[in-house]
Amino acid sequence: MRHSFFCIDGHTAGNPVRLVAGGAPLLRGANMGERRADFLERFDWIRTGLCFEPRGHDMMSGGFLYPPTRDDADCGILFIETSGCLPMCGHGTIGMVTFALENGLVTPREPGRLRIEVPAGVIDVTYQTEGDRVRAVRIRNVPAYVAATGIAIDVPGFGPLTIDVSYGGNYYAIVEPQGAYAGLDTLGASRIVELSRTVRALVQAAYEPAHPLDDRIRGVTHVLWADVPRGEGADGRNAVFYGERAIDRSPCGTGTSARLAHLVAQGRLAVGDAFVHESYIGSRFVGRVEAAVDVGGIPGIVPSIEGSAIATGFNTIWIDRADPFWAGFTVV
Ligand code: PYC
Repeated sequence: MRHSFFCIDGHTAGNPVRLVAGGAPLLRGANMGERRADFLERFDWIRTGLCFEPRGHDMMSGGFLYPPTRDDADCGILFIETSGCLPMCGHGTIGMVTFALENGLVTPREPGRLRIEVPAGVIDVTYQTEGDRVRAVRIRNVPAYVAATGIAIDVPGFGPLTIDVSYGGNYYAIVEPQGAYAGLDTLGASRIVELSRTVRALVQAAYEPAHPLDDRIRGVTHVLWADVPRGEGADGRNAVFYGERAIDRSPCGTGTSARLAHLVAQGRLAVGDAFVHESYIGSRFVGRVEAAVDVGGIPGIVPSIEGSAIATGFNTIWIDRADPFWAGFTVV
């Protein structure tokens, strides 16, 4: 049996976005969090088939649009990625909103604004257009907060590191320059990938975060290596590791959100401040600390991030049960 998925492929600041515009399964659930659980239980082969090789690659990421489950939202998004179905994905949202608007897949009730239900909550999106193109998308993200500080780990063959864990829609182990880590360029991409798998496992063994308002969101899934900026006008640079072999080519929306909460907690940023974040490849998001907020009794912030995306083409993909690799594979 052959399943067809009509996709709009593209990228946000260099990181891939595959908007699956046709072929989404009908999901059960009273909100996007429950639909995410249902998808993982019954349809995860669609994610692995579309994101893993041979139809995808280590960085592949995207999602489906759904009708919202609540009256105040314009649509829902279910994210798919090599690492799973994320509670929230910033670069994915920027890409999917751009491609959906440019192709008439969503009609905002109020031009220039969308309210979107995601598994991690509800986000408010504003966007600017130029002719038929969406030029920029800003996401007012779910609240971000610092979950833990000062986690000491010893990375074999590298040395000791002290890590903080911060949430921005996913949980990030944040590595500031210290000890053997003297900045991204001293490591290079392959070494960052190799070390990140160990860092993530060691942090997870020491501490497993769970969201104070939704304990289905748990565990350190991403590692953010922080660094000083390279380019004129930027405030910071990072490399975000996810899945088993991926470094985000964008500055990472949920990573930037987590980093904003981290910098506010350290007194290095305040409400109203902007933060221009560079990715490993030099692309940028503009983050902003919108407000202070309480996250289940923990002080946090409402972050926003702005970026832009480009569609690269339409792609009708088959998952054919006669293909020995119909559900995809990864080589780690
Ligand atoms: O932009 O939030 C993001 C993201 C998560 C993983 C890759 N990108």
